[in-house]
Amino acid sequence: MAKQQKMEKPRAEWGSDVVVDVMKAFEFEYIAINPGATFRGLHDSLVNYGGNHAPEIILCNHEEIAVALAHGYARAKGKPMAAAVHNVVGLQHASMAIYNAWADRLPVIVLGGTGPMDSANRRPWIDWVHTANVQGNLVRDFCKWDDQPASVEAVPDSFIRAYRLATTDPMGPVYICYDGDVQEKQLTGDIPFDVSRYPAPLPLQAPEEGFAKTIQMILAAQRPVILADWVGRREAGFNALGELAELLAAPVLDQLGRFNFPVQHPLNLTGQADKVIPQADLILAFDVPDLEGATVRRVQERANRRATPLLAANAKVINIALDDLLVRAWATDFNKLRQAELMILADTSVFLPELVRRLKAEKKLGDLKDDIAKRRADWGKIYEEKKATLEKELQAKWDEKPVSMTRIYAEIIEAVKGEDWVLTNGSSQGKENLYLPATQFNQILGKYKGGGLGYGMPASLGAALAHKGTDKFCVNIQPDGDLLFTVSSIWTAVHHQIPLLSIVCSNRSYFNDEEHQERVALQRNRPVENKTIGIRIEDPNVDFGAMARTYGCWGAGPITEPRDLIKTLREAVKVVKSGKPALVDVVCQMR
Ligand SMILES: Cc1ncc(C[n+]2csc(CCOP(=O)(O)OP(=O)(O)O)c2C)c(N)n1
Ligand SMILES: [Mg+2]
Repeated sequence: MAKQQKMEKPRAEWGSDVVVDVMKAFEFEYIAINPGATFRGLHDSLVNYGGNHAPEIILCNHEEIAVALAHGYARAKGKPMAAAVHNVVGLQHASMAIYNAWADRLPVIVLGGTGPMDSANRRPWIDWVHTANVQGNLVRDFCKWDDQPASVEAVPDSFIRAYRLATTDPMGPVYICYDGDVQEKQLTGDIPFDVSRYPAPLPLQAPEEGFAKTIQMILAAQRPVILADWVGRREAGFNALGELAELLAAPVLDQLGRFNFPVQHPLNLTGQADKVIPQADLILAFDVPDLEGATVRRVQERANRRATPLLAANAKVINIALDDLLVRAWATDFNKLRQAELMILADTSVFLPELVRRLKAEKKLGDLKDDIAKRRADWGKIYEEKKATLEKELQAKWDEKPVSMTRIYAEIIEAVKGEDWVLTNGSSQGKENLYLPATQFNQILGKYKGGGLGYGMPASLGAALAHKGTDKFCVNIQPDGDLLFTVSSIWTAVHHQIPLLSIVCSNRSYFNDEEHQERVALQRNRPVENKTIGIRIEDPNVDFGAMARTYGCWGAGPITEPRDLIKTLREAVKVVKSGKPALVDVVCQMR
């Protein structure tokens, strides 16, 4: 290693070598690709100029996988990796995953190539059908930025700007397209650049007034309630949120965009909005884009899609977030317009620690000691009820067949006991966020906000890649329908030896849609039993264990007997501990 560092850096000779130079300067570890002629110059530079190291190529069998993998990596690592996709065709495959990264406000650096923009240099047919005017248009509405540098000299600035935009909160994907002619141009001199001259901007802090008003409203409140969605993207925010909840005895309703608050903390009342929100006289909403969803009872029955508000009319709201800084007119992923008494544009990772510091020094908070003790006790009762309900559900379903989801959670906990585990992805039901006793920053990587299927396995692999070589043990709770979209990612897991335990929840259905078809049938007085048509993934049943094995992956199942689960999970844990992926297929209940 030391020897390598002393070796003289090779001299960039071709346009695409400069792209690799910039990537090395930003210390990219990986680039996920599916190959294509439009970036053959870049491909050669990665391998023969960059030595296929930092970044190392991760070969994927679909561009959606490449981008979702980079998405998962960014979540786990807090910094981006790259994905390279072949001109308009690869970009179209990638677009779903780019949208998921966008909706999740995570940085992915998507690189692409295009047939020569100079039509005089085009090969017949293929260069014409694979060239667009301008390729970035395809994804512009859900990328923070896109660019197509027209010369090699323009490459460093373009990349550095893309990197900075992607990684500045609110973060998001970017797309840079490299003309084949630019990549394959022979250099006549050096292209100098210095990334240290472009530091990341310092985070946005609230003005003095923001703290004064927030503290005033907190001191006046009897029942403050905390909502948190993306706070857990940074450790400082995660830690300060915990301190704030403790200090105020304010319950936390985790919206699960990231992992925001220890699952088994007595102030964690996630899932109890019906009981908690009506009591709130102050809502502290931290990085919550969907405030409506967090404060209403969802109604999906009959034709009625309107939700019932739970929040008292006189309750006050303080909204602290950055999301208004990144809004596009195309997708309405900005959610319903929020009402609030106080809106603060600030980064919670600096706002919350400072708020806690000020509150600790606030004498008036001491005067509220008795009130705070009382509300801690009151919320504690709701927590105990929640705990008892979860326990009851677990016990009641323990021996049920097909295996219950709650038993799957419990057996996973048992199998990974003693490991420093990370949950990379969850079931569509989402109850793992109630059952898995996560305590640490980024221990559960959070829900995917884009809602586009095909995400779970590749994103989990990205997260596992980010943690490869550390003591973290990555677990993917993987719905079956979602996996079928991007199943060839298992090959990538094996080829690149990515240690990940996947538990496939085979309910053999796109079940979420059965629920929808049932509602519609009831409303229309039509036969409910038809709800499975066009939705069940049966006849034939998919054998995911066998499917894993065809890709060379350790695979087991389908497990149908609840009591068989733990033994198989333990075997799978051993495989993952040896540095490889393992997959356990469990035939499970619908919900
Ligand atoms: C790309 C895409 N296509 C279709 C859907 C619609 N959809 C939402 S949930 C769902 C079913 C998911 O099935 P599975 O992953 O097996 O989870 P389950 O509901 O069975 O637990 C479907 C098809 C979607 N969200 N994204
Ligand atoms: Mg399913």
